Amino acid sequence: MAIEKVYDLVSRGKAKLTPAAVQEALDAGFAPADILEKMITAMDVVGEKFKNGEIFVPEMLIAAKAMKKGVEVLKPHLASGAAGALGKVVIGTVAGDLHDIGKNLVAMMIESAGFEVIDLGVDVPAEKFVEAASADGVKIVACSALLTTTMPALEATVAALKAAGKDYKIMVGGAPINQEYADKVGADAYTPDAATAAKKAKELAC
Ligand code: B1M
Repeated sequence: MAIEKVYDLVSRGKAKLTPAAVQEALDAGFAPADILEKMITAMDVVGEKFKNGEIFVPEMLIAAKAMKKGVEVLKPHLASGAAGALGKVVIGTVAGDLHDIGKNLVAMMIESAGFEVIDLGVDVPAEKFVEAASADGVKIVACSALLTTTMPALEATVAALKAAGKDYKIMVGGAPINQEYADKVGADAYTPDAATAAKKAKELAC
């Protein structure tokens, strides 16, 4: 099945072959959200293999590259809104953390929901978040963290953003984050995935 091929290619890090397989799955009538879900599942399997010592960082990296290539094909099918109408969202992955696939998906869905997205990239120090968030029209600051070791950086970022005292909402997310942690650090919202993040951003901004 076309969608299983996508799963197989991403989990094996076949960046050159993945885009065509994603297109094939789309042509076969699979929903873009389901294809994306398959790719995320493939990354989960890659993560498990890494945890079990079956693969190492280079394999995780090539799987990430394959997923990124696949997402490029999916992007026009997932994103559709008129960017900018709802205000600005500053987004980034916190200091010390290089994971950006989830953050990029959140950025894409938020943009599609009608926001202008200012993407600060990965390994973003708290001060850089604060500086970018001080621009006119910033309604939301969205911080992603994928490592338990970067959760303190997320906490420090939220604290710095709150201390700046500006009128924006702070959203947090990423695999190790949950509602309890978001409440503890004083974020305005936690969401588990990109689609929910976009929905929540609209609620917070409107
Ligand atoms: Co890393 N890595 N990694 N890695 N990596 C994980 C996260 C890990 C769980 C793997 C494992 O051990 N099972 C583990 C973390 C363990 C932990 O802390 N609990 C881990 C580790 C240990 C590491 C290194 C320390 C390994 C090493 O060097 N020894 C190292 C750290 C580097 C650093 O950041 N300083 C490292 C490096 C890397 C690569 C660079 C090789 C690569 C990243 C490439 C890239 O992103 N450009 C990589 C990858 C690919 C992974 C896994 C396999 C996949 C991550 C991913 O992209 N998932 C990952 C295992 C896993 O996640 N299952 C793993 C798909 C993506 C769509 O999901 O990012 O979770 P995710 O995003 C989700 C949600 O979390 C949510 O929405 C998305 C879904 O819609 N979300 C938000 C994310 N941000 C959000 C923000 C929001 C709301 C929702 O609001 C603001």
